[in-house]
Amino acid sequence: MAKYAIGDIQGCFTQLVTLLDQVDFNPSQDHLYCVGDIIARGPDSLACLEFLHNNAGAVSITLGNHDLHFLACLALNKSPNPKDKLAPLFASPKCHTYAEFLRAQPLAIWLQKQQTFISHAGLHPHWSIEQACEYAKFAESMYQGPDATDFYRHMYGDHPTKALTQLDDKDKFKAIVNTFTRMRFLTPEGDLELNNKSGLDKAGGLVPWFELCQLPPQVRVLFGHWAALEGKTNKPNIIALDTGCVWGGEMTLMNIKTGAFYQQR
Ligand SMILES: [Mn+2]
Repeated sequence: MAKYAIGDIQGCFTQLVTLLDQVDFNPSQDHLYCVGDIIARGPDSLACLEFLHNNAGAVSITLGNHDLHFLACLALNKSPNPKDKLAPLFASPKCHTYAEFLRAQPLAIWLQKQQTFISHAGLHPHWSIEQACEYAKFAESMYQGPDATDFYRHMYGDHPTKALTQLDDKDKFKAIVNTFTRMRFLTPEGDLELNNKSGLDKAGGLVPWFELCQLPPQVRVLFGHWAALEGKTNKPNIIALDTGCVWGGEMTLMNIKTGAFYQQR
């Protein structure tokens, strides 16, 4: 039984199945951890969701900003951005089935035995693993609960730069979702700066979140979301899995135990 993690899929179905074939992925024995952004800009979001849903018992997803945006559009009756090629998904009779499958997924996963933390955008450097898991649970209970639509409505934009304990539930939800799904750079004060999407060479006085992380060396963080890193963090235990498949780069799959990487363009 092997555990694998895969970077942002973004509707790139061909690369997803090719990579899984390459490692002889067996859904009755193996497990696939997706770091989120399953859908959106690539050619076949519907096929990706159909495949992951059909293998639901062998799949976990830490939701990304695009996944949550899809759920919000559906709940709030909004049209998705035409840049997101989601029309076939919205037109599918299984659209709501796939949405419920996504909604049941977490924001973060901690694999105790493997000492591995997984989320779409990473781990806030001021949060311990324990706190991060607690915050993720809080936000999950909001989007999985009966008032999810209200929370989706409040999900967008920057959050107040106050400590989480000083925020009301809706701002706390937004701050946690922003951290787990949109974080890249922090200001020197430790606040999220959500506009700069470039690589480390264009930080402009900002600091990548993982530069400030002080984790024991045996703890690993696996994340996606930041294609401009091209898989490089300069830290051996901080592993960037979004290598920009949808932008003409590669999709990256990692064997969590052995640390072996597999890529498909
Ligand atoms: Mn993302």
